[in-house]
Amino acid sequence: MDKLKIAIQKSGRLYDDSIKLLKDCSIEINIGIDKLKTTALNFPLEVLFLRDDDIPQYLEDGVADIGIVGKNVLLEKRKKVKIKETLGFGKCRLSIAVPKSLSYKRLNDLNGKRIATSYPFLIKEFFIKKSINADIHEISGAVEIAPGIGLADCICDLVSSGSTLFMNGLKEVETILQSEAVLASNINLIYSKNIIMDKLLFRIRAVKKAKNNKYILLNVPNDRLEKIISYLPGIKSPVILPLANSECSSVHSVVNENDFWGIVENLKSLGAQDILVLPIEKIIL
Ligand code: PRT
Ligand code: ZN
Repeated sequence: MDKLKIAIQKSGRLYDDSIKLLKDCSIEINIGIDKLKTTALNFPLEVLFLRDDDIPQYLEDGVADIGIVGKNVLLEKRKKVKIKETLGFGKCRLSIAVPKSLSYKRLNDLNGKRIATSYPFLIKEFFIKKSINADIHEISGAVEIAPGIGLADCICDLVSSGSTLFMNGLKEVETILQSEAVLASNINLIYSKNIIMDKLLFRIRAVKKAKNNKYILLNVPNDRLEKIISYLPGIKSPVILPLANSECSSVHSVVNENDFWGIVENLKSLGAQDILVLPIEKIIL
């Protein structure tokens, strides 16, 4: 039977979440000591552990069939691959930052500046689009120290919390890309591998949906039931169960994480009591 080959980062910021995603999809893997590749025990999947920068090329060449990699790396490398799903982790942005002491008002202030980056293609593309004429210096690491040692006037690098910029006396002035980990695939997968990928995507989507939702249980006085139900979302409609106390009912529903606090506040003001909130493992519609 064919096995689908998935490339994930060998170590680094995407490693833990990539392994967790497979685990949440109920895929069991034993990671050997050498951590080069391994085979899943209960799913037709072979896992290759690679440097993230190499994953787009391996996907294009078909050495790996699918891979988990930052959108930033994928777009920078410009390989012919398909993005199948965003994964919701590894979130960051590719931004331009300048020394705090520099008075920066608009993009045109970057004209004639030297900018250090590990993302020369993306920044060049951005500058062409915005008609900025700056001098791009490609460096492979520690980009944030470039202005301090006189190598460049400003930088373009990944930012998540912003503390690296802060510690290096830099301020973020423009964001050129919002990024997160994505599942990408080779563009010419054979039929049997496509089927396995679709099975995996089905599981990933169920896990993602569950993560974005919470299961809530609340007790509601019967005279408030109608109002509360009309307000509650839910996958189809809320579940209502009688309580031993015949004046109240128990209402169960599913609420989106993003709207959660607003909904709970309103439910409380409408008379809901004893609200319990539970995580959901998977949602399959
Ligand atoms: O060894 P390998 O080549 O595989 O790994 P790597 O060292 O090139 O990459 P790694 O593990 O650092 O990052 C892998 C991916 O994680 C990136 O391609 C992004 O998609 C994603 N990611 C998310 C980040 C960050 N957040 C991030 N903050 N990658 C890097 N950073 C760095 C950034 O470059 C800067 O140095 O963290 C610093 C900024 O962080 P804050 O929190 O101080 O703003
Ligand atoms: Zn890398």
